Amino acid sequence: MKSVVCLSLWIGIAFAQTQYTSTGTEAVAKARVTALTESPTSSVAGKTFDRFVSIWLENTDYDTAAADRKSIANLQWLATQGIVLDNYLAVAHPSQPNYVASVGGDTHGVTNSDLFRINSSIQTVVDLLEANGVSWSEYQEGLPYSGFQGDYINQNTGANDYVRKHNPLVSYDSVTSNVDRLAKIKNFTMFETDLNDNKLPQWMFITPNMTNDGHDSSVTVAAQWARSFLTPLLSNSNFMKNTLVLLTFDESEDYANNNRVYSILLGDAVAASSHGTTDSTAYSHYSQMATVENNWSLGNLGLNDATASAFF
Ligand SMILES: *[C@@H]1O[C@H](CO)[C@@H](O)[C@H](O)[C@H]1NC(C)=O
Ligand SMILES: *[C@@H]1O[C@H](CO)[C@@H](O)[C@H](O)[C@H]1NC(C)=O
Ligand SMILES: *[C@@H]1O[C@H](CO)[C@@H](O)[C@H](O)[C@H]1NC(C)=O
Ligand SMILES: CC(=O)N[C@H]1CO[C@H](CO)[C@@H](O)[C@@H]1O
Repeated sequence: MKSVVCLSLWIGIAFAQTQYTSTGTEAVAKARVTALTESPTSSVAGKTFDRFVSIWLENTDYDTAAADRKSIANLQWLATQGIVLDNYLAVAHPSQPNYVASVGGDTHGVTNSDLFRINSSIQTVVDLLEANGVSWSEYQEGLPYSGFQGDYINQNTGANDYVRKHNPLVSYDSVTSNVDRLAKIKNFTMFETDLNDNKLPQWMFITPNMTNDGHDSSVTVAAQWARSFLTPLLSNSNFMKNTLVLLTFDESEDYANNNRVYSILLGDAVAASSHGTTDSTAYSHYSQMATVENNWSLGNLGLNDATASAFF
């Protein structure tokens, strides 16, 4: 009897540990087999768009991203395909609170890169979307399987690949305590699958890996990745369904400035007549929630999402 209790206690501890820390190939391979994956779709008509896609790059000052240099002409090319937001501020330093804030209307006490678990009583944009029938998913490059809650390094090079701190919803217990919600935290393999199957949701958050987002590389790499990722999508009818894309950076590199980040609105929800223009309205990461809340009449969480300006 005693040994049974000990065994289950040990399994419990092992589970608690592997759930949040980097795990080896074997454990991942095993969990991958049974990981629940869901690809819900919906077609709730919005006022000005029917799909919202947020794509985040990392740690770059506005002026660096906007600078007219050959190395980053890729962002400038993207800017010709949409609207530049030149008065868009991130909300905090370092990275993690920005991601958390963009889906929860507040940083909820997250002040650094540590592992945080936000009380399950705290709601997110997911609660608003689900209550209104708007399908959603996250796509996180390098995530080894749907619903994985740890960090994951590149198994060949040992380099940073997927990090939990760049995944906005995974810190919320209201998301991770629900298996159907975990099943919508997916990777880029699933993005390709959902895209090809014409099963992309109406709301999605996309995080490239630590190389492609510029975190462990440079804005040059991030801009090249963004252009190469987005170019085929801009003419893919499975992706463009009255779609509004926000391409932004989590925070500025320099902590001493006002945290302004270079942001572009793209997609077929942006009128061609607006391409190449600049919008100087004061926006922030909270504007992402304000925008989808207005567009689909979702109500709001009564936090910073309620007062932020919506795009357009
Ligand atoms: C979560 O928040 C609720 C409501 O404020 C509170 O009753 C509960 O104790 C909190 N749980 C934890 C684990 O902090
Ligand atoms: C992505 O997630 C799916 C679903 O869990 C999994 O089967 C697949 O192996 C993952 N892809 C990679 C490259 O890890
Ligand atoms: C990031 O993803 C790219 C493919 O998009 C891959 O070639 C690269 O090895 C990945 N980086 C890391 C550090 O795993
Ligand atoms: C993108 C966006 O939010 N568009 C519209 C959504 O609805 C509000 C309120 O009706 C409009 O003001 C926005 O322009």
